[in-house]
Amino acid sequence: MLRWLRDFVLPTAACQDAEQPTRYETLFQALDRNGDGVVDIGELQEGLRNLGIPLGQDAEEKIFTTGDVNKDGKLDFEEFMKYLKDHEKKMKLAFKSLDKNNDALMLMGQ
Ligand SMILES: [Ca+2]
Ligand SMILES: [Ca+2]
Repeated sequence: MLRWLRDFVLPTAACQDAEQPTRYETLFQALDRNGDGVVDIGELQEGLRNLGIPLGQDAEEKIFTTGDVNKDGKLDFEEFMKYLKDHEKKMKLAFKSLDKNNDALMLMGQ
């Protein structure tokens, strides 16, 4: 059983960038305040404010219109991750300039 598990898990983990899902997941969980697995616009705005990233109403709505692929008004983890991947450079800069205790830098893989 253990060997099966190891054979199954290890090659998969070795093949992908193991860092990325973790930090995206951490950020997603930080934004998903009520823990229902999706982030709505209210949670995004509140979450970004709490993280000290004042993107402003327009930018936050843009994240939604761009990121919400299936147009259900919520960002699930896949949509969120895809958006971050596409916009990571910009997000990284936002984090970098506002990060005070380096938590976010760790999140963004710095
Ligand atoms: Ca939620
Ligand atoms: Ca969606």
